[in-house]
Amino acid sequence: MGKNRSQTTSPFPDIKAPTVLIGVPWDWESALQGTRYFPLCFREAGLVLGQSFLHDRKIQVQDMGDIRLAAKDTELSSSLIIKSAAELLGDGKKIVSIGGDHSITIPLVAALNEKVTVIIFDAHADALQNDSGPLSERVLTELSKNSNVNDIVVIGCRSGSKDFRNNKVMFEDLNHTYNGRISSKLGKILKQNNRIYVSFDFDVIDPAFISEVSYPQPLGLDPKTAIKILKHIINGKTMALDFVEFNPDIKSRVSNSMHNAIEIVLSAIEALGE
Ligand SMILES: [Mn+2]
Repeated sequence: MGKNRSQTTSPFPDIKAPTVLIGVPWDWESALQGTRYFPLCFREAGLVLGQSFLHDRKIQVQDMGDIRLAAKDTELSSSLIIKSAAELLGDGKKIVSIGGDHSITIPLVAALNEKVTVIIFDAHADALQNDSGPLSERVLTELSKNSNVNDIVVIGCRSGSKDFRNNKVMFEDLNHTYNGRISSKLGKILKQNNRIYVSFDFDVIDPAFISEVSYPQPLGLDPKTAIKILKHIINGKTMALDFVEFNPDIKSRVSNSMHNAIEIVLSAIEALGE
């Protein structure tokens, strides 16, 4: 696997851990490019922050660098992601991927190759029906075609959900999510015997906290609430997470947006290890 990875300088201690971090610098399936710089900027910001990046927390993660992709070749890149992710899962690793545009969720979920519940944090219902639009705008449509995907729960959606009908997809009531609780319906879904996959689009967060996203949407979650919900959801059945759609201002090394994004990713890694 090593030879498939680009060289990377990681802000994390050099350890072997059950949770692995992989970068997925893929952004050609979005109308707005730039998200491919997130893995690079995330690591760079971590290095600039030094030890304060980790605080006194026990972050057990092995940084595997970026997956080597074939830029703009969605089919080949998807198979490279599926191969790498399946290999890591086969070794008993839990995966935290940092993207990339939202379409990377599709091959990552395919890599699980077993019954899975997908929990998506997203301000938008990415549910274009026709094949002409970019793949990142068809994530719900494509995921619901995967026969291993039982349920898809979208949290924090505030754009485009009203007209959307699909029997696999449920929208979590914003009244619950805005105070950090999850509904009993979601609680029941999480108790099913499926594996759990979590996809976190940073635009679920209010632009006051994270503005560096491709499609900011007002009235979003605050980072503390989002972390609270993530901690409710992540459990022993959670196999993989992705963090997508952060579109970094590459001139600023540690922006407020990046700082909040780092806190959210580290909290999720921490929850995976508990
Ligand atoms: Mn979105």
